Amino acid sequence: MILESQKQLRQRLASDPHRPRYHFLSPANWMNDPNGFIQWKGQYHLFYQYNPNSALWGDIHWGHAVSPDLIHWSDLPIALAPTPGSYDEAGCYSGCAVDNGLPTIIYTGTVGPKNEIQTQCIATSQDDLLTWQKHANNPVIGDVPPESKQTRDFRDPFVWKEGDTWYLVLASRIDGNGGAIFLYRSKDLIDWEYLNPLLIGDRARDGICWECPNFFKIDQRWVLIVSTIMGGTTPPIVRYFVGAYENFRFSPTYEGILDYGRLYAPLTTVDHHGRRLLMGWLREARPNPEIEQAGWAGVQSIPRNLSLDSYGRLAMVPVAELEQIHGEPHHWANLDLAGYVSLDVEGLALDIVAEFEPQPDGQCGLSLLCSPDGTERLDIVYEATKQVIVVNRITPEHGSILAEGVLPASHQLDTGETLRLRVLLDGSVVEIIANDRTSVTSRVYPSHPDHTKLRLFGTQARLRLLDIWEMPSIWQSR
Ligand code: DQQ
Repeated sequence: MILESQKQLRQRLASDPHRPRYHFLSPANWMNDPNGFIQWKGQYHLFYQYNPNSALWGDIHWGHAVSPDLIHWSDLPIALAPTPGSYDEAGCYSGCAVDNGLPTIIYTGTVGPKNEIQTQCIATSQDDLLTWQKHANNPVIGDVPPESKQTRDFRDPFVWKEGDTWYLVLASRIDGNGGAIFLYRSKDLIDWEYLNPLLIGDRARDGICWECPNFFKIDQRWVLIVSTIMGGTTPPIVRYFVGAYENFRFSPTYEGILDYGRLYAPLTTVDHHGRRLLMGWLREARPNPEIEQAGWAGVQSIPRNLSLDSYGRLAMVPVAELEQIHGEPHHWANLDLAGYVSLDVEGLALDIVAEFEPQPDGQCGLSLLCSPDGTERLDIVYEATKQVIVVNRITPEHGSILAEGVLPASHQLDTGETLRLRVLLDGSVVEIIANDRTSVTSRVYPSHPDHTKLRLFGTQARLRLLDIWEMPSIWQSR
């Protein structure tokens, strides 16, 4: 019954050209952070922050979907709903899922008109993740550690197991200091012992408060991912730290930005192949009245497979499963670029791989979503002198401006390294990953559905190769 109505909701919105076709998004209404990402009995389960009754944030439930391959998803009934009069009556905030014999969700329950009381809660499922029972001992973590000097920001548990002990990190802040991550341990996921701060950020550099931590080991190094609220008008941004973890303290030796644009609150899991997979919420970039009119908000990134490169930087590639749905291919090679080259391929749902040899003082890149006369478009520009990738939105009204909420992305090429851009275009979503390490995600809403053309540009640059695949809808046969 519920699933039938979700199908109808999807069908109602399917003709919206801004709505992605091969990225996961909720049937309708509001979605934000990915939650509880886990592979269980071979199937990938994704939960997500969901408002079932509005296209704007509020009344937060956990939506649920399942996939055999990380690409095709089926809707399942809502997994968690706020219980009136309880510790989560104002919303079930973000969290994770682990295998403790029974599948177990660890999430943040909130109370109060501004969700200002935040405690940690658990729920288990007896029927392979379909329905969930909240634990009688909830909340299992109540009080914010006193060294936090505040009581309202304390959320988004991320849990892992070492030996027979569970560990949990929580996102918070220390008043006056900025973001902080607090570390706990437990034998049973119910009784938790607070250990110490895992890491405390620098307020000016790393933001006023942290959210949605992920802490995990790759090879012999530990990686901490945090979503950072910067305060003022600076957009929130996802950072990562790589370093050593000893005596319950984390000492980063490398720090980077996980995405320079609209990707936020990512969550990782390890699957049965041993891959560390990441999904992130791709935030909308349009005003609330337009969101309400559209009737939906929020998209999840295509899952990315994470690793560390030889410099200790986080490397990420969209999962190989995406290639299984590649449609019609198009290929170009060896073009000298001195100006614009229009391509005879167009579309709103494309997977693009472009490899350039930039000249040291030149620019090169790709324009997407071009209007027939080229006056409206999105330019992905590599500026070789500054070693940055800039995403510019061009419209007749405003000329060229940085895409909404997307910062210039520092991208240094090693000597002799070519510029390799992977671009996943899908309606209003543009995921860009350069050389498997610099991620710049943007959202763009062309004014007309015929803005589907593509072109290359460059000043004294060479295109080594360009591969474009047309992409299908993952919902068509459902
Ligand atoms: N979204 C959730 C919080 C989290 C924030 C609320 C990050 O749990 O801190 O919807 O986007």
